Amino acid sequence: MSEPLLLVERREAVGLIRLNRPRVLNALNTTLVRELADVMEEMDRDDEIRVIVLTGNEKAFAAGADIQEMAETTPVQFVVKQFFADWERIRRIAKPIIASVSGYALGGGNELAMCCDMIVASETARFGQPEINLGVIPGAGGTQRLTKAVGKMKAMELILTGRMMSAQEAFELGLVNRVVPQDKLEEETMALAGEIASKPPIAVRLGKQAVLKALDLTLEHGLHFEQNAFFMLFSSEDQREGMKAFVEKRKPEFKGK
Ligand code: DAK
Repeated sequence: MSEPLLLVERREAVGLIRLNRPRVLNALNTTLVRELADVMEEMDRDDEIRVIVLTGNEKAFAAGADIQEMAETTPVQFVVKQFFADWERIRRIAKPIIASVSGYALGGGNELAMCCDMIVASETARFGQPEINLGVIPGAGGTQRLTKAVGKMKAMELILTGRMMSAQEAFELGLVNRVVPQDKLEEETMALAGEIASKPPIAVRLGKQAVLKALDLTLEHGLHFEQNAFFMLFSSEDQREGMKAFVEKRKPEFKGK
């Protein structure tokens, strides 16, 4: 029997997904991306899970889309295989996703990390969009998300030269939330995930949505979205509990209601 493409486990309120094609540095083939979207959607529906963590192995988060598979693909096959659709499903996950990156996050690997909501990187992580060296450009959001994350000048340089950057450089540019020693990567990622998992889940969801809207909308429309989300939270039990607990000087107990 062949190895599963994903290793999935639950750690309390955190759903942990590990990409598992180590022999090809976790190259993302279409089956893997489809299964990833399936698992993430399942976790999104599971009330017991509040945060999703996506990781790879020590050598690679993912070294990009599977070049072997992609090399002979025709434009029509991209459409027929729905190459874009599964990435779109990942983009629509409502719960926060943390990418925990060690080693290579290149091309589609970097794009996948950027589809997540936060990135914790080990000191050994290397980020880049090397597609230019293959005669193409990023196709899963790299030109857009990298530009929004690091600004036009740096994104232009990285995409037109294809050079890799270190975890430290990615951190300084604002692509990465924190850089930690390799042997602390899992612990630090799970600590961040656990902290977010302890927060009121409806507010967390709406907070995620509202921040993502800021990348998309004008300030006016974004503020409108934020206000509506803010009002909406006043119909949640967690808002009552959070504010009551503050007044009573005790720890709140959030139920996700
Ligand atoms: N695809 C397939 N196989 C890969 C791979 C990849 N992206 N990256 C590595 N491998 C395989 C290698 O071929 C090798 O296999 P064997 O020869 O052992 O059979 C094995 O993994 C180990 O790799 P290396 O021997 O090359 O390992 P090194 O340590 O020497 O080098 C490296 C590591 C990361 C520098 C090197 O492997 C490398 O440059 N890899 C390719 C990186 C790359 O160019 N990535 C971008 C790919 S293009 C889209 C969605 C996504 C995308 C586009 C559109 N839509 C939704 C439309 C994404 C496109 C891309 O990512």
